[in-house]
Amino acid sequence: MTAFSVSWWLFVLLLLWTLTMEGVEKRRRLHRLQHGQCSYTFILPELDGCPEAADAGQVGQDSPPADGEWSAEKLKRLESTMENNTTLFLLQLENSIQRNTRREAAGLQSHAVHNQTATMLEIGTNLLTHTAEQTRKLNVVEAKVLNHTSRIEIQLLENSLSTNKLEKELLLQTSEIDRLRDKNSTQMEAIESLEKQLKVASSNNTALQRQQAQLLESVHTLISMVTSTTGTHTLISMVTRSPTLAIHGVCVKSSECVFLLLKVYCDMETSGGGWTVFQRRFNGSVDFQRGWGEYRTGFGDVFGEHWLGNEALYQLSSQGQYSLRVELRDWEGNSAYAQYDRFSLTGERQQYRVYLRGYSGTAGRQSSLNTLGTGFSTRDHDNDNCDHCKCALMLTGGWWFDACGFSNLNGIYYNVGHNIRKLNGIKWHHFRGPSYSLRSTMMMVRPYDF
Ligand SMILES: *[C@@H]1O[C@H](CO)[C@@H](O)[C@H](O)[C@H]1NC(C)=O
Ligand SMILES: *[C@@H]1O[C@H](CO)[C@@H](O)[C@H](O)[C@H]1NC(C)=O
Ligand SMILES: *[C@@H]1O[C@H](CO)[C@@H](O)[C@H](O)[C@H]1NC(C)=O
Ligand SMILES: *[C@@H]1O[C@H](CO)[C@@H](O)[C@H](O)[C@H]1NC(C)=O
Ligand SMILES: *[C@@H]1O[C@H](CO)[C@@H](O)[C@H](O)[C@H]1NC(C)=O
Ligand SMILES: *[C@@H]1O[C@H](CO)[C@@H](O)[C@H](O)[C@H]1NC(C)=O
Ligand SMILES: *[C@H]1O[C@H](CO)[C@@H](O)[C@H](O)[C@H]1NC(C)=O
Repeated sequence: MTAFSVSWWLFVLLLLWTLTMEGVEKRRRLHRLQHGQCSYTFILPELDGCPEAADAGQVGQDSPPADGEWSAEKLKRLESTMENNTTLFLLQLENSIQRNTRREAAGLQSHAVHNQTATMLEIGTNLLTHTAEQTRKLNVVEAKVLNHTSRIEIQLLENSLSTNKLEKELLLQTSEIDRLRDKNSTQMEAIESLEKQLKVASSNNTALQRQQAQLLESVHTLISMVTSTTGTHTLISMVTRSPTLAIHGVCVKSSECVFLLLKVYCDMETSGGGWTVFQRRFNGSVDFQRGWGEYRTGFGDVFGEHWLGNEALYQLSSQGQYSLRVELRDWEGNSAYAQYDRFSLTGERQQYRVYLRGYSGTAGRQSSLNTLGTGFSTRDHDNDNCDHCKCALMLTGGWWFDACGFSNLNGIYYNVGHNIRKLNGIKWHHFRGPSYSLRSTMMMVRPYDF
């Protein structure tokens, strides 16, 4: 009966211990952590050959220093102590049972058995209490470890989450940068082409500005000349750099200051250029048999045959010192010229008298024009030096006839074959004789100091 009791208590104790241990075992399993493909536990590490698990464990050990003392090592020691104690108890229990059995066999009193049973019961209760205490402690440790672990896990999770987030952001940023780079390259191209266009435009602009400045300068010159006109006859002569055209402004009379812009033909090649052409003949298309008035104002077209006009010529040449050049060409292809360093013309009231000095040229050793101030004559204005004749009527055209002199470049135009023995033709005596009519002529002036 007593043996049965002892056995029963032993069974109960063992059962209790096993249950407690099973609970621990179950909790142990709960400690296992899953990280990626590897699993590990902090209490009893199962070394599955997973380096990541060990790493993670170390991270966990380092992280919260407050729970560091509750290491797996200590936990193990605690467990082993309890096991030792339990083993010790079991050994003691076994010994006493054997002793009781022997005493029973020897005929000892049941009292002693009871006493021993009571002692056993007391020890068992103590052990139970102790075991419960240990279990409680273990539970606390476990909870702490669990808490720690889960915190580590949570941290790890958060870390990995934030890493993922960072990675995603990085990716986004990278793609964004790539996109920007692409955009940038196209933008750079656009910018470069724009720059090129800008350069071209600005160079064009500067060219335009230069032209504008020139024009402005011209206009200013004109304006200043107009405004400075006071009382006297003033001529404005402005030769632009255009190769064939010059503009001459002629301002006549003081009170009603008439401002004329005169188109003239320019010779920019002969002997350094700068010549204002006032007479030109080359194909007989223009009739030169005109009266005083027409010779005064001029006729013909500046691009063709023409006479610029005595008034314009007077206004122009009275601006300063001028030179005169006469270009001649015969029907045989010969050309010649006569140049006078000084050329001046009087006004209409002095019959547009011409004064010449400094003859040179190939059209004869001496001048075919009277240089000493011959008046201009037309069929209706006889200012020649012939007492009993009208040279303009006999020789035709308008000219500075002497009596009647060695030249007349405004005579009748005779074509080739009809140009010989013509006294009223285009004549320059010292070039082709008194009755040879020339093929083309040109008379022009330019400032003496050009
Ligand atoms: C438990 O017993 C073992 C061997 O019996 C011994 O090595 C160990 O140190 C003991 N542990 C404690 C905490 O007494
Ligand atoms: C029980 O045993 C203890 C010592 O083991 C002794 O002191 C005590 O008197 C005993 N009691 C009885 C009733 O025998
Ligand atoms: C874990 O520990 C922290 C502080 O150490 C505590 O605030 C928290 O309540 C604990 N969590 C659990 C589940 O025990
Ligand atoms: C755009 O391109 C230019 C030159 O190619 C470079 O200097 C600049 O850093 C680039 N900017 C970006 C945002 O890529
Ligand atoms: C610039 O000038 C060049 C030639 O002078 C011309 O071909 C081009 O069209 C001009 N560009 C602009 C923008 O005016
Ligand atoms: C004379 O030349 C001008 C200008 O070159 C031309 O217009 C005209 O037709 C020509 N006339 C004759 C008759 O050749
Ligand atoms: C268990 O062992 C520890 C130390 O090894 C000791 O302090 C404790 O008293 C023992 N408990 C029992 C019930 O024997």
